Amino acid sequence: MLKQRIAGLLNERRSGFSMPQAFYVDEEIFQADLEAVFASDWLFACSVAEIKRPGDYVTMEIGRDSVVILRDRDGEVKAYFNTCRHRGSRICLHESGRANRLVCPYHQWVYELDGRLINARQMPADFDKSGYSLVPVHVEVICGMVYVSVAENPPSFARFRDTVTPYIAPHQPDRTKVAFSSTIIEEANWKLVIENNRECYHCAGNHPALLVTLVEFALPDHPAANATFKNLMDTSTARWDRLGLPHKPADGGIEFRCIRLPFNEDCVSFTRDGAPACNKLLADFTEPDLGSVRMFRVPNNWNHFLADHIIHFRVLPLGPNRTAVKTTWLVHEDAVEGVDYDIKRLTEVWTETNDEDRILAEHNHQGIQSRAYRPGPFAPSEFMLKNFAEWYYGKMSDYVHGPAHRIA
Ligand code: 3BY
Ligand code: FES
Ligand code: FE
Repeated sequence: MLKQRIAGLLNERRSGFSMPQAFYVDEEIFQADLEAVFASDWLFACSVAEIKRPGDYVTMEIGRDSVVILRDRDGEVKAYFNTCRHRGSRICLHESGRANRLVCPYHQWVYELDGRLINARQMPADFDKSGYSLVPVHVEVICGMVYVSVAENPPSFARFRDTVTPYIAPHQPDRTKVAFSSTIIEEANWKLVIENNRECYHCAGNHPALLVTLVEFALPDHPAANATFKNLMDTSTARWDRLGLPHKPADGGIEFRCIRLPFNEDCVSFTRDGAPACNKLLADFTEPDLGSVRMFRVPNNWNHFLADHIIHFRVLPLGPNRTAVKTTWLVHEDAVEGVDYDIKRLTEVWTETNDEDRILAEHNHQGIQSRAYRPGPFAPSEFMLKNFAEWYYGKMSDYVHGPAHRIA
């Protein structure tokens, strides 16, 4: 029944328009999103800087599934379902922490960091622990970014990895530490949070602090771009070419985007005045103005890689009208707080921007709930929303008809 309903909604869709109402507000569709999108693809989980030492872990809720991502004793990043093999209790109860071994709080079954059950008190002597390891979750680490997939057979990640690595690797994310992180809850559907991030049509009217430094144009040859932007682009790309830093828009199809774009003139970082946020630059950079590599990947992540810091954004759906957005700011691992950087200065622009975007997404969600809502047309600068919608409809179509239908 639900699949039939979704098929009907997919037939109703209009290319170049926002989605039919139910995709944004409906409880059943939300459940379908969890299966069709969040249980079938790769999701951004965390930075390796959050789990530096063996036993460091973070947990992440993916619909009904909780996943624990940790660093094992060999220094490898591993992920498991956070569900005990005894009677199924959650094991790690915190968003992050450090554990020598994972001990279930219910009856204290003990798991090694490699997932093996190593102690099950009071169980009979002939109980075979080897059949009760934690259920593994697929993990990929790309330039310090940990992605996980709860799918049985996740899609290939090779093209994404190969394409974005040359842009991001020069920033050496492996040599960073977490300066700050925050999670906000937005009373809006996750797709509205993503759509909001995919366009800067809303920036001029809503992001005064961000627009001190951020250029509104998403492409070097943006149709609305003025002479100042073109000049800025020319001088910046000449400098990046000299430094051997890739900048041209990568071909990520409808799944991901990667590009290096300049900041506004005389600005080098996301601060109030555009001056650096951290005096100790990443990697061995000596040039504070490297613009920013903007990279996003569907369905739940966008990022900025600057000369002086990195910002990761992680989106997780909590309900049809509730979404968690976690922001993590990374600086050079040797940068000293209070000396090289100040947390407020480093984080204030994006903290304000996130809150402005939260309000926009919430009002958007409220407006869409009305009987007056009809899908509306995208502006040319909203081309990434068209890509997102296409990608989402593809996922829903796979869910309804099975992935084989695409091959025909
Ligand atoms: O920079 C970002 O993360 C995106 C690009 C445009 C809107 N948003 C601020
Ligand atoms: Fe984990 Fe019993 S449910 S030890
Ligand atoms: Fe915004």
